[in-house]
Amino acid sequence: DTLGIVGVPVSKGQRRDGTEKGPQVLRDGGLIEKLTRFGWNVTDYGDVNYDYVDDDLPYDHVRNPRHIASGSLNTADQVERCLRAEGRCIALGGDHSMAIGTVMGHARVHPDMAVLWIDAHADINTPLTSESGNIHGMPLSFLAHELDNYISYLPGWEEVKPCISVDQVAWIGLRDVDPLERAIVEKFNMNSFSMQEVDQLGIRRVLDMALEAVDPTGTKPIHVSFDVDSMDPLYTPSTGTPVSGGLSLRELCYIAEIVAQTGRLAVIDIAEVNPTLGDKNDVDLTVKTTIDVISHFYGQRRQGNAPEGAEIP
Ligand code: DIR
Ligand code: MN
Ligand code: MN
Ligand code: MN
Repeated sequence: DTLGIVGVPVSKGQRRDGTEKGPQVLRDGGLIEKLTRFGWNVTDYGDVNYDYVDDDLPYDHVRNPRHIASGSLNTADQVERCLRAEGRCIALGGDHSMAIGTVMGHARVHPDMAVLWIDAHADINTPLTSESGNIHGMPLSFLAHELDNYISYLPGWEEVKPCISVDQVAWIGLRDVDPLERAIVEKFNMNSFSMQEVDQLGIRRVLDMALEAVDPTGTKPIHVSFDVDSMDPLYTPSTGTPVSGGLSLRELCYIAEIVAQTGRLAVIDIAEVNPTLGDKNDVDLTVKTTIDVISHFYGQRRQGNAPEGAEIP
């Protein structure tokens, strides 16, 4: 089966340089070779352009608005092209503003997609609720129709339009949600599974409930937006906003194996790997863990994988 890779080298959705190198370190870590070993015919579409924009002054306090808007439209085009040609797309970020483009592109092909947002953060600030001004904390507010009335004007954003409903989204792993983000979650009765629910119910029931919420018929294409800071920083230390008390590697492998079994994973975002943070051990561990988790989303099973029609010598 075929699978496309799209690099989304964006870092200006937050303040630290380095996430623009995420796509390259994941490629250099052997991701494509590993996916090939699990039977995938992989095509690398290269990296999306995030053009430098002169005088991209903050608007209100939102940083790099024109740059992120134009790059997001390029990302949407490339994810759409990849998905139409290959049927599946791995988008290698990049900070999590990448998902504005990947979800827009995915929605052009499958507007009914179910979105699993695996993250320590809710990423649903609007430009008006955001305290940081960092767009990586806002992607869901631009994507959801229900939030459209709360979005103020931003220069360059005329073509960025909402494309999903809040009901299509379920979060897993939350543990650092801003007060006004929580107000949005409650106002729209959104599907939030924080670390509290993971502790209370276990990852099995949380994943069952999340999938039941966004895909009750078990028929929809799935978009996983995987922020590596969803995991405990023990496993993925090289990320810009680590929060302790996160998901374990086993919990991520479980999510990945169950999503893989559905056969409906259409797009996955890999967000917030920053190879300029931490020492070499931190970076190597972050890249290794991330590639391991991706492999489990694409067929690697902890019980092992026998070769097709294997004869035992
Ligand atoms: C915070 C942090 N809620 C913000 N968000 C992060 O800046 O809006 N998202 N780190 O990944
Ligand atoms: Mn995020
Ligand atoms: Mn996050
Ligand atoms: Mn493994």
